[in-house]
Amino acid sequence: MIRNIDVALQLVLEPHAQVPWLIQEAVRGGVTCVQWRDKFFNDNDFYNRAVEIKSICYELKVPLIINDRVDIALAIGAAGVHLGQKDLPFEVARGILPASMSIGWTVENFEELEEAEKYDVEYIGISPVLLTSTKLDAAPPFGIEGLQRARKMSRHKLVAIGGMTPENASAVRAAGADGLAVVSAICRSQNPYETAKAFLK
Ligand code: TZP
Ligand code: MG
Repeated sequence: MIRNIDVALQLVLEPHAQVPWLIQEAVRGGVTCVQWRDKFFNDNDFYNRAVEIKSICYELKVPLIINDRVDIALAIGAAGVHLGQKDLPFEVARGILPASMSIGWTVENFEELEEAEKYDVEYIGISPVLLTSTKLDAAPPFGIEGLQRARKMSRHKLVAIGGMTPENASAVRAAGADGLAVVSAICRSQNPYETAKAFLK
């Protein structure tokens, strides 16, 4: 089974992001996949929002990844889930999900990265690469040098998250990231089309 999500530019939605406009503009600007993430919605609200986002992504032909919720990802037929150290263990999630669904996996340090070499992940989220105020409990940043080291250690696609901006995107790619995952720079942009485009320049 071939799974292959283009992770070059992942838009990670904020809970109250203005959809469909934001997704449409960001995808027009070059966003290659979308992640629905929220830590506070109840199940019903999270699910309903996931259904809405899925139909927008389907129209735009971009894969949708669901954060944390394996059950809801399955229920809506998402392209994959994004999990981390506090979620279901990797092998448990892999056992539940059909082979066609991808798993993105967050690591916050080199030990977790090494452990993840065993896993059949779609990509590894290096979290965070730079300082961010979006995730309040983020681990200490890997930094550009840490990302370079991660690149040497891992066989997986690496997605850099945390503090990504159009200005630092090329340095982050040069350090070995296959893709960038972005919350605030796109979700809070007045012009998500131009911002997404600037990330890919
Ligand atoms: N995981 C690690 S950092 C982060 C997440 C969800 C937030 C990144 O947000 P921003 O605004 O792109 O720095
Ligand atoms: Mg999680």
